[in-house]
Amino acid sequence: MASAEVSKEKLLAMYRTMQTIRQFEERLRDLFKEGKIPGFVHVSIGEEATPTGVCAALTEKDYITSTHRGHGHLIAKGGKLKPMMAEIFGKRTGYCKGKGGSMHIADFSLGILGANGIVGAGLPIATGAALAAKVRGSGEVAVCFFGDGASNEGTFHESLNLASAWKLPVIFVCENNLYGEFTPGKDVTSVKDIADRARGHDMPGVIVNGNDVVEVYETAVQAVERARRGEGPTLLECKTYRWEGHVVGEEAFLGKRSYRPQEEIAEWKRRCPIAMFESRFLARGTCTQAELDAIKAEVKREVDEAVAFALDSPFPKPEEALEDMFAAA
Ligand SMILES: Cc1ncc(C[n+]2csc(CCOP(=O)(O)OP(=O)(O)O)c2C)c(N)n1
Ligand SMILES: [Mg+2]
Repeated sequence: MASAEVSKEKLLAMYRTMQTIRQFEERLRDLFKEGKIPGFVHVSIGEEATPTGVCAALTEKDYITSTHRGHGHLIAKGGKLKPMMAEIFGKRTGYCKGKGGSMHIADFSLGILGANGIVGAGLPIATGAALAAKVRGSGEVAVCFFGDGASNEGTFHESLNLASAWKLPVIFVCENNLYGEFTPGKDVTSVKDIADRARGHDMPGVIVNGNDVVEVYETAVQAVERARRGEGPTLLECKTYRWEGHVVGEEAFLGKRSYRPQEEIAEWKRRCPIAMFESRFLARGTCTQAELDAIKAEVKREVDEAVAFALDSPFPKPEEALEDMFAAA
């Protein structure tokens, strides 16, 4: 629950981040449906509080690894909207010169070690970054975002094992949104709570309301402090829900088939992380509606500018296709 200790400045910064993720992804969803965006887009609308609260506990030097559903992680860690949007549009001004798309955005200068189309691939990368920080003695921590589906992959257990054995400064953040693609987690997972898996690797496992940004933030602060003290990793399980499909536009191939009950979707929409924040802090008098409206309007302008930048940018030239490629002989 919200603590009186979190400053108003911090709370409003977290509100701005949640608004940015929400508005950025709503525009993406709509633009994808208009046929303006190539490839696939996975949005995290409804899950904004988890990356926002976790990244609010980090410094710019700390590392994150992300997933196929990564826009929220990147924005929360400071990723810039214009090159992000341009990358998703496949444009030359994008983070990867338009060759990577939504699932391959990275910004090493901000500690963003990359989104990743391979489920579970971020776990060993974050563990390696934490090992490097420990060897250097430089004090950074690494955060690994991954889904409930990824926690059934071998890389999850391999990474938690070594991170615990070597007391690495890493925080494993499971975004449990109840589904992996179209499969309910409960049908294919040995435990009810992913956090229970921490016990098998001798580390704390904490369940968090992933839609409560303050609870996520305060729990992440504890895990980050523990990691910086050299006491090793923590597994945070953030219970949350994606409002949209696994991929934007999935109704085109699913047709009338439905894998989620309508009442379940409606119930989670009532737990909207942004609406919960607004009603709680307006009721307490922490902020005013005018302050929240001003933030929303500023974010809208920034997202509009990012979309205009992406639309106005050129595609890469065909002869650039083989530039920036690496191969081991
Ligand atoms: C190694 C691997 N296996 C399967 C896939 C196909 N795939 C893409 S997303 C996904 C579901 C992942 O579920 P989860 O980890 O819960 O993340 P969520 O999509 O719910 O955010 C799967 C199986 C993949 N991309 N990589
Ligand atoms: Mg999932």
